[in-house]
Amino acid sequence: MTKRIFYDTFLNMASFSHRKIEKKWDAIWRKKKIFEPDIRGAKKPFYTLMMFPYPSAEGLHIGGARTYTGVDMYGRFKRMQGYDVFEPIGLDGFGIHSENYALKVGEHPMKLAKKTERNFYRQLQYLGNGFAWDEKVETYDPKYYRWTQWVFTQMFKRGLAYRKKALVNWCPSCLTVLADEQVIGGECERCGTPVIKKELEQWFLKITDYADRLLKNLETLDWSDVIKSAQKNWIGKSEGAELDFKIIGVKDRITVFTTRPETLFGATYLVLAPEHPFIADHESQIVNYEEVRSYIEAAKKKSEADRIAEGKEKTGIKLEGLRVLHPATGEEILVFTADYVVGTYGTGAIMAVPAHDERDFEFAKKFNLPIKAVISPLYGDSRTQEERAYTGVGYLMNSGKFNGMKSEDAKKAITDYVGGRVKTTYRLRDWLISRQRYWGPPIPMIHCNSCGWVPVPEKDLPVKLPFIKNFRPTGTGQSPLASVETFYKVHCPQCKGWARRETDVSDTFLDSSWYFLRYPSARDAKNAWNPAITKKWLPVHMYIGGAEHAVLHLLYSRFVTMALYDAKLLDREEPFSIFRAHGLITKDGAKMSKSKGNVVSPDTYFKMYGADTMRMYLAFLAPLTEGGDFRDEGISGITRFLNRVWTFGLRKTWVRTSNGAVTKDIHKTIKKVTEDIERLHYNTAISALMILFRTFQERADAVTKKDFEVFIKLLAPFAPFLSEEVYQMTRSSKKYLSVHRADWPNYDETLLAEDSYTLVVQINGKVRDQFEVPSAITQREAEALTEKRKKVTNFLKDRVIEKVIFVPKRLINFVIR
Ligand code: ANZ
Ligand code: ZN
Repeated sequence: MTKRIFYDTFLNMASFSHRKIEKKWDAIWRKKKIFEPDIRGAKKPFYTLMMFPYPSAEGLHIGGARTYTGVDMYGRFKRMQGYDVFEPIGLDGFGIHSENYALKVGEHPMKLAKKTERNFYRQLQYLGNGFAWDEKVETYDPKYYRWTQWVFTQMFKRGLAYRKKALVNWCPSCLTVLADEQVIGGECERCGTPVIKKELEQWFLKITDYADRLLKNLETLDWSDVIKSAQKNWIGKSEGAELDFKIIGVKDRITVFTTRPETLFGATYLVLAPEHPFIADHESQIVNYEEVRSYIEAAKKKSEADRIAEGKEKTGIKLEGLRVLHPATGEEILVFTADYVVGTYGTGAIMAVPAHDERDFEFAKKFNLPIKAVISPLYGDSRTQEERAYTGVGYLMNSGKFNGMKSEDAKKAITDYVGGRVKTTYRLRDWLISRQRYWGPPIPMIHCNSCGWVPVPEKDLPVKLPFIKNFRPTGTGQSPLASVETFYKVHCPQCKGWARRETDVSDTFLDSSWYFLRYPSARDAKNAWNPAITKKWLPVHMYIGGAEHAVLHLLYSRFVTMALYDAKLLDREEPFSIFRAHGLITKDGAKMSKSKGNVVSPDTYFKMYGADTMRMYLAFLAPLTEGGDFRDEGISGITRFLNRVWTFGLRKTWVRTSNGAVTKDIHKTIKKVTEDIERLHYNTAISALMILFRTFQERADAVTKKDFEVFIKLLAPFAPFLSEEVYQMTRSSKKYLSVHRADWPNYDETLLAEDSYTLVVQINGKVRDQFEVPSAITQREAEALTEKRKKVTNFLKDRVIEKVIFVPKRLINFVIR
């Protein structure tokens, strides 16, 4: 590899020392604050952001390097277009991820954070990004988490933070509770251990109050579709009805939630979730209560995802002694408890319609329960109903006076008939934010026996995380801070009596739910953010990050922003105007993993090849929004290209006035590069630059200094160091103007217009089609393209072409018989 570069540079008779120029320009840029926008005075603010890393001392991943440099390319482009670009950086260093790493290497997280910080910032610096270093934030810095705690107290004051005893997700390895969003396929998002349920009293944030707004606003956002639909599904709005079922001999009823009230006549039994309070409340009526109770205990240990999955073996148990009246037919039906019904959705009770619901069908088959079809398919196939449920629409049958009605119309009619209520339900649950861990911001609340829960007053923030030696999670359902008396023994802020401080810390996702608000005001010691500054810089104009945060960070940030907007603390209710999910890269076709030993370390590569080459190589792999495959062989092509550009810049003599031979190519390239960067399709932008450069080499006699300058400007976002060096080398003015602050080149549309024309297609003299073709197209090329046109193929089918008349710049006529 090294040999090849050497050989190549030798051939070119010149090469640039990336280390030297990187060092040089980095120092100059920092000194002249090229990338620090005037936060207060900026006229055209543009905020570009990549999700900040949650670092471990292992360092930056090459995928991270690709995305950070990718965001930076966009930022540099916007800066050259005249925007005041703000591209901040920081570290999401609090939380389980960092703490687990500290546990693994046996170092205290507080000490480790400092080490990690140095290493990460060094690596990020290496990428050649135009970060606004003066505004960095670290979530574990008391100057930052003071305000995280303040955000929490704002939520509390608005009734959006509350305590509740609930069955919550518990990771037996991280020894803490987790939010629903952090349980992925039944496993802990951080460590992959299967999650169990535990009953604990915890702090929740009321994101459910915002379900409808979170859903509605999605339509106004320019975000990757995958993210929007993930949020939509997660919020899970369902419109249906609540129907009541009377119990014989008991003054109580069971209310079910259904999205299919029109199937009521087909309901042959009811199912209660094992967690449903009705069961314990009616212990005396349930004959087989002991048996039921042991079933319930077993169910509580299973993950929700497992329970509700279709196709899973159904289990359940009859509640003997309970008899329920069907509200429409007056018949008696049975009641079961089964874990495929969950306590956290709808009312925790369902009417089972086995003929039209898959899960009910599986259950009814297993327990030999009646299956009564009430919807007849529009295109009748009665056999399907014996083998599986028919879940489609149709006409009602076996439904008394509703027979023959369309199922859609019967929804409301049947709901009304039995006195049911139209009801909208959401799948979204409140955000559980307590963590029984050490490495996070203490939840700023104090419990007093006479005053209840009292927030820590603003003047007493931050509640500092004390340094304790034994920070290991305890597993007792309490944080290690619960045994530090000097921490928890406090006076009540209200009555001054003895009280106990909350000892749980908050979820990392609370830290990151507002960090973008802090950046522009990072140096403000008195406020979480300065309203005038926030007004200027937010929302983030271009936000890029991983799709895995779709229903985590990206949902929480929207919620927190909305809540702060309602509290009149912000004047926007959405944090990010544009969001794009970046792709993931593989190495030689395989997923990078430590066990495979194919993890690409950015350090090694950036050192060896330099930031410019690596940035361009990573960008060249694929559009930023797509994944790509990293192969060592690919890198030298970029190095060769950059060396040639360098050599070209060293020319002593330049053509004085342009003869126009390369003008059109230049304008075409400006257009292409501009549009491609806007779409984050850096790969095609770079190949357009390579093509233009080849033309320059071929027509060196026609290239003026100005032409070359345009090329260098287009290259600048991708290869910032080399471009700056060459730009300064060729510029005549002595006054320093960074290429990164130079104007982005404009293209002349009129020069491009004549590059193509509309070719009219005739068949036997009749116009049948027309399409754009390049001006230089030959008759053979035109014929080939025309024959492939959809409209034309039909005419040519089974016919013989006698001859083709081609009039360049006008038409093509197929004479057929
Ligand atoms: C009767 C029925 C008939 C249903 C039918 C479906 C089809 P979505 O669309 O996801 O909101 N359900 C209600 N609460 C439940 C719970 N706590 N646990 C498990 N399942 C529950 O799903 C709504 C449907 O899921 C409801 O409509 C209910 O079954 C079931 F042909 O009621 B349905
Ligand atoms: Zn008190």
